[in-house]
Amino acid sequence: MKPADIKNVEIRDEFWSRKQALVRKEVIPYQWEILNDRIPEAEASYCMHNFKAAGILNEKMRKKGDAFEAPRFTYRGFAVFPEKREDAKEDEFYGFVFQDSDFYKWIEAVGYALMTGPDPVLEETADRAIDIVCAAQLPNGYIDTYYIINGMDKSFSDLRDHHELYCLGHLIEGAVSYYQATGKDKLLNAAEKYADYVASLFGTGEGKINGYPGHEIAEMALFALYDLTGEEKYKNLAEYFINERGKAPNYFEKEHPDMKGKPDYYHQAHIPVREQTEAVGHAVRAVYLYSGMADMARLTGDKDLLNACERLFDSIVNTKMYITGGIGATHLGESFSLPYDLPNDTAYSETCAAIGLVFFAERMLRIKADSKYSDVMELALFNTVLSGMALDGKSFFYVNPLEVIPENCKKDERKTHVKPVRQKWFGCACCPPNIARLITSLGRYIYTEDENTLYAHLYVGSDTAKTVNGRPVSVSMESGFPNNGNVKIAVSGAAGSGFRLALRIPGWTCGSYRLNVNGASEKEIKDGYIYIEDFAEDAVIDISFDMIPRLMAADSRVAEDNLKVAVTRGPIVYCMEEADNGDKLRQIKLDRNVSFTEEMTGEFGYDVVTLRTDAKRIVRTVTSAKPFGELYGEFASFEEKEISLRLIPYYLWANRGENEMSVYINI
Ligand code: FUB
Ligand code: ZN
Repeated sequence: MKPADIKNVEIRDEFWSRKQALVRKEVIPYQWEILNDRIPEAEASYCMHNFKAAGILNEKMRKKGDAFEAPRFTYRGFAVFPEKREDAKEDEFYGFVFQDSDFYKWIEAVGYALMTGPDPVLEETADRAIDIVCAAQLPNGYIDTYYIINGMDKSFSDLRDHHELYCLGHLIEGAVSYYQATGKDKLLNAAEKYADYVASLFGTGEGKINGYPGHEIAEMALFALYDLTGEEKYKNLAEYFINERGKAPNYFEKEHPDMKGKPDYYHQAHIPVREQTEAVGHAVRAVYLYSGMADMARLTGDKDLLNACERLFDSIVNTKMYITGGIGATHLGESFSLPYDLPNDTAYSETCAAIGLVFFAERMLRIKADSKYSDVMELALFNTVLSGMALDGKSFFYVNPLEVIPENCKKDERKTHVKPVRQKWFGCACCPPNIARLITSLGRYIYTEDENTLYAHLYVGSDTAKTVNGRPVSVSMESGFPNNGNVKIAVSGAAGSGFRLALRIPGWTCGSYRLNVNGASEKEIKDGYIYIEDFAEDAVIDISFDMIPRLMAADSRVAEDNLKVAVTRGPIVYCMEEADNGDKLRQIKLDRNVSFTEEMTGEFGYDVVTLRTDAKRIVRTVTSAKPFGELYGEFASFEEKEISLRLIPYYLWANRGENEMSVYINI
């Protein structure tokens, strides 16, 4: 299977069109200002500064030829920032070693945005930016501003930490998107040139660098480049990277001898990928790797690799995923923690990791339509991914906790990674541009297709078309998600073509839905999909998925969540906020036979379903016996106060200022 061509899916959806417009109108222009350090109150990026500095060096080199003295490598750290923005020197590198990737993600989002409609001003800005970026590329194809500026003699000497191959991956993804949108190939040529250069250096042969990316992404990007160009060399390079990872001795030990003998879980290089069973290490790295592995399994039919992908997906979903679709529970190494260790208030749950989980799930769907993948894709998308961005598109979460007491995050060093309000930008700004590229490319996640069948994984109002046995079939979907579960799909032109439509039954319905097929017949239900075929010339399918509030309880091994529940409704996870319910949210308790009233509100700028229920606020009372002072007293009773509890979608939290929040509620 392949995803439906994004240019062939036109989204016109109440909910998602708004989010896409927000990214187009607010996030992309804002990020461009950020990349150019023109937002004084946000952390500086130095991204375009670095490309310009590398371009200046390049120019000098071109003019002076052999007489040019290239800089010798000076280690300037993994993240270099000047004291003050004004102190930045024109020809020095600043920011994180992977700062180039911020531009690549931005241009990728620009490409997708241009696919949804023309914007000559944005395109002109992008073209000029591409000129700046390409001017930084060395004649041999190398492009990574950290080394170009700090000295090329050490390039590719620290694959573990220095992200040159990560930047290659993002460059490819950005270039492919921009080329597909505009037909302009300047950046694509630059990406191919860099990929060719890397391919000439890496491999198992004599004199080759026998390494692979310290931060995965090049793998899936190279498969995308192969997909676009049909050039086997890119597929081969991606396969080489995947096959080498985890072989003993670990390549990174050559660069970092202190690693000797220690299993390298962090980079998923502890054992060969086909043997891996548990999702471990840095969460973003992991899911980017698994996405590349799934691409390879699909393209090569490698069963062992596919089995590993399935095991790793199950390991995440069954033992290491928050109910919000967030992954990577610990800030220590931004990593997966032990199975079932899912703390709410110290959660890391990086936005990029949830995005990577969407990538992984979508790639598994290309192999097999199974709702276990699309359910997770939808969950991560509606909850953790969207939580990463404020309603106005101007501030972002990197970390997505499930419980916040603002004072504690500010003062407790174990929680300083948790921010109680979204930030304008981050020195390490991986997440915001990642959200932008995912939301603008949503058209890629709704459907996959094979020869005859269109598989609908997400319910998003959209139009698409598919040619089956020479007959053009058009499919038009209306969707009430996430407010209601009503979906109407009109199919025309399919009579006699052999066209099939497979519709996902979301897991959260627990089988409760009504289907009405007019002008086609329902054939079977398999792996969570309803298969419909025998289409007349015009057919209409109405489905109503019941979206009822549900109480969700975690496995008892998730120690944090014992005696607590989370509330979901359809794909949305709910939370309680101080703004509606007062502080000390941990005092709130639900009745076991709780029932919720749905209330539609316009408070957040569009129609949102909030939930209301009677609940109790429980405060302890103590006797006068206080043997140790004020902190403890002999328990007397629990005083129960009736309250009216309001829940809002988790992704909307912290849009009304700094306040307490909790997803889990005592019961
Ligand atoms: O290393 C590049 C990116 O920065 C990672 O994907 C994020 O987790 C952050 O560490
Ligand atoms: Zn991130």
